Order: sequence, then C-alpha cells, then structure tokens
Amino acid sequence: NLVPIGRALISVSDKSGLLDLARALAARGVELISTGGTSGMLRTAGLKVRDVSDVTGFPEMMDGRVKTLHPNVHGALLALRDDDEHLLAMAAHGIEPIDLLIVNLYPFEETVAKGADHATCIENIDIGGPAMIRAASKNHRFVTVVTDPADYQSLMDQMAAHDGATTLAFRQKMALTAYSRTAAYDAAVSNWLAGEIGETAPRYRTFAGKLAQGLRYGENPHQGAAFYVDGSRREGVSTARQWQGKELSYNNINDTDAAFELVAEFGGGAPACAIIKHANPCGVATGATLAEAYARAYDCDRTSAFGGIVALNQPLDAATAEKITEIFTEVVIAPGASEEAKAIFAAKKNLRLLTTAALPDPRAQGLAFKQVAGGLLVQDRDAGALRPGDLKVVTKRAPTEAEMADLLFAWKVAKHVKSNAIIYVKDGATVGVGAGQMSRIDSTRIAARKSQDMAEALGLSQPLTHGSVVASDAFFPFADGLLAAAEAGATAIIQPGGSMRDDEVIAAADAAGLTMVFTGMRHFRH
Ligand code: 93A
Repeated sequence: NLVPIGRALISVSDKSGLLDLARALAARGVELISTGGTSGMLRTAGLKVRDVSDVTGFPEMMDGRVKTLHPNVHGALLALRDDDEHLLAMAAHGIEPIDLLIVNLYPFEETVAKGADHATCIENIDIGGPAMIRAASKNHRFVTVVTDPADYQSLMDQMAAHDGATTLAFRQKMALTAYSRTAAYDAAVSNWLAGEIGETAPRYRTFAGKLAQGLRYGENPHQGAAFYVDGSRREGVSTARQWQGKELSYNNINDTDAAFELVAEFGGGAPACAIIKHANPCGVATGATLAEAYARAYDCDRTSAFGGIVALNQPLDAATAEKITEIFTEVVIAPGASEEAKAIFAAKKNLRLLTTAALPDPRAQGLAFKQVAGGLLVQDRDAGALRPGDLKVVTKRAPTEAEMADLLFAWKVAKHVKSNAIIYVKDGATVGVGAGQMSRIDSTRIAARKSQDMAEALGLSQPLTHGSVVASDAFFPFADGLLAAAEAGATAIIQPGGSMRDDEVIAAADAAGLTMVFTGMRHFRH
C-alpha cells in the first residue's frame, strides 16, 4: 500500500511552513507544480517550479477564479492508477499523474471575522481548492492530500520513513482531515450567507466549528472528547482566557457556560453571582457588593456549592476572591479580575480563573444543538425575555413592589434551571432550587426541603422559603404544586399560565391568599 510521490501540486493561501516542506520535496526529486502566488514564493526561494498554467494550457484568469479547474489537474488527481481505461485516457490526453496535493483554502472564515464587506467575502470563497481537495481525497488509495500546515511534519516523516512514499493509513487519515475541512468550510459559507440575507430559520443552519482544544476525556473518563468553537458569539465561555489552574475538563466547560449565561441575565445591574453544580444553579444572588452576592448565593445551598463553578457579573475583586477561597471551587468566571484578586487566587493552584472581555448577551441570537441517536436537533437558543406588558396579574391580590422584584429575579433564574424547575427567591437571592424532576410537585417539595435543611444548618428559626416568591418554568398542571409552595411559606408565584386547569390553579391561589402573575412565555430546558 506504499505509493511513491513523484509529482506534487502546491496551492496554499496560508504559506506558513511552505518553504521547508517544498525544499524537502525538491530534495527528494519531487516535481513541483504551483499556482501564481505560491509559485512566486517558491521561485523567490530558489526552487524549481512549474506553473499550473503550463499544465492546463490556460492562463490563470478572472481574478484567479479559474486557475486549477481543468481536466489536466482533475484527471491527474482522480485517475485510478490500476485501471487500464484510466491509464489510456491519461495517455490519450497527455495527463500526467499528481501524487501529492498540498492545498489550504482562501481564508474565508478569517475574512468574515475581520468584518470585510460582502464582495470581499464572496471573492474569498475558494472553489478550485475544495474541488482539488475532494478529488484527491476521493482517490486517496493513490493520492496523498495535506490541507493543514500542522501536518507537513508528519508528511515529511512518512516520506523519510518510506523512501519517499506514503502508507495507505496515512493517506486515509489525511483524506479524512481534508473532508472535514471542506465540510466546515462550506458550512461557514452557508452560515455567513444566511446572516447576509437575514435567514434565521435553524433548518438552514449547519455547524461549522473549529477544533479549539482536544479534551482529556468527556463526561466520563472512558469517553473521548474535544471542544469546537464556531465563532458565533463574541463573549461567553468559548472566548474566555484562563489565568491559572489545570486544563478545563468537558464537565467544567459545560458548567462554566451554564453559570456565565445565567449570571449574564443580571447584566450590568447590581452585583450578582451564580454557583453551578451539574449545570444547575445551587445558589444565585445579588448583593450590595460582589462579595455579598457570593456569600448570599453560597447560603442557598452550602452543601452543593462545594466544588462548584462560580460566575460573576462584574470583574472579580479582592474581597470576593478572599471569600471564594474559603471553600473548594473548581472554576471562577467573570468579565475581568483585579490584579489583587489574581494574586489571592494564585495561592490556590487547583482553582481555575477565567476572564472575558464582556458579559454574554442573553438576547444574542444563535443556535442550540441537541443530539439524538443518529441526528441533531437544532433550535434557536432561548433568547426569550419578558417585555413590559407581558406580565398579567391573575389573582385578586397584586404583588407588592418587593414581591414583584423577587418574582422577576426568580423568573430569570428559572430559565437556566433544568425542567421541571421551581425556584424560591427572597430579597434577591434564591433560597431553594428544585431542578430536573419528572414531576413539578417533586421539584416544589425538594426545593422546600433543601431550604429547610439549610435553615437548620444555619440555625435559623424557620426556612427562608417563608415569605418567599416562587417561579415555575412551565405552568402548574394542577393546583397541588402551587399548594405545596404555599405550604412552604411562599406568598407569590410567577409562571407562564396556559394550563387547561388555570381557573382551578388561580382559585387555589386566591383561596390561599397568594398573588400570581402569568408571563405567557415558557422556559423549558431539558
Ligand atoms: O478562485 S479559486 O477558487 N479558483 C481556482 O481555480 C483555484 N485553484 C486554487 N481558487 C483557487 N485556488 C486557491 O488559490 C487555493 O485553494 C489556494 O488557497 C490559493 C492559492 O493561490 P496562490 O498560489 O495564487 O497564492
């Protein structure tokens, strides 16, 4: 399965590592064919190159749009070397086989990222490059294709080890890399065009991620994993800088994302903190200072906060950093950190500190993916938010101002809790979180019970759910969940409404002296 390399076509936009590779090939007596810019660079370096226009018999034309799109190139890449008819066709048309293709594409993604105008982006859609890559990859039984300068060294190693030839295993691996490159490239073009013409429907979107980091393992140690970023968000966990601590794990990245997206709901308002475990918050609070917000979030569920992920809506300061180091925390993420705070964390080698330039934008449009066996479900990310006028008081009693503030706080948190989600809030801090239960009443009871446990641990005379408000991510199908909340001491409820039994639930709220508001919007999160 060894195939010796006699002739190579090189056409690259990213010219890093090019000269070393070309010199190594020339030293082995490989004939080099190249396109305009590439051949210019090779020639300047003193290498002998044949222009592709010499191979095609056509000049590169139309601003380079047509350079390599010719049977003398594609026949040379696609011909089966063990098929008599293919060999005859090559001979009849004077096509000389190309054994090695070195191509990397016009920098389309980078051009878009730089904010270039429409025409410039269009011009940076590479056509000839992907066509050659796909041709060579299809014929990897005979042809070697390299699309990433990071693979030049292994190519040279291969040829050194096999007297100028490559193995089938190597060609297969390079073909695989090549096809994922052209797939991601076309996905990037498609997503860009969707943005240009204002097409937002998820059915037209494809995932075009770039490998950012290979991860040590996935959710469990026996699962391989990697982190891909798609450049769709300017802020958020994918843009964070890590200051210290060991490499982030798969679960760390997932939880850090959940924490940061949640705390971002509190924007540039009062200092806010969210503590996350297993992608659900075990405490969210605002405070007069960031340190106070952290302390209040911690007091919601101290047991679960151990080993958690902390997200802040303001740059980390020294006082907050001091407080955080009192217990074991996996990751802290914030839109910045003071030098003092960094110095305090430096003593904690296992604690990871991540900072970003800005808070995530909760209203940013984007896509959310979920995998099912053999497929992906794609939807718009939940950028939904209440607008003034959406809220409808449905009970006899209207919320007080304090209740209303807590209801809105609880609703923001509910959006980030796995369904069925029930959140008890008092004075701008969660005091009980019920997450991920199969029945709403169980979430209601679990949250109240945890709050009771916490009150006992803190030596309080009554659980903090007394005089609290409650948010439910979806409607109460029956009155029982609402009554359980009332039993725990809640005085006000926020929920979407829309149940067949809304009348029954409203009547139960009135009878229990509760106030209730409907949002008309649901925040399922599964
Ligand atoms: O405009 S193209 O789509 N038309 C082509 O026929 C073609 N052939 C190669 N772009 C084409 N290429 C691309 O040119 C390669 O993929 C590579 O990125 C670039 C190298 O051009 P140069 O050698 O002139 O710098």
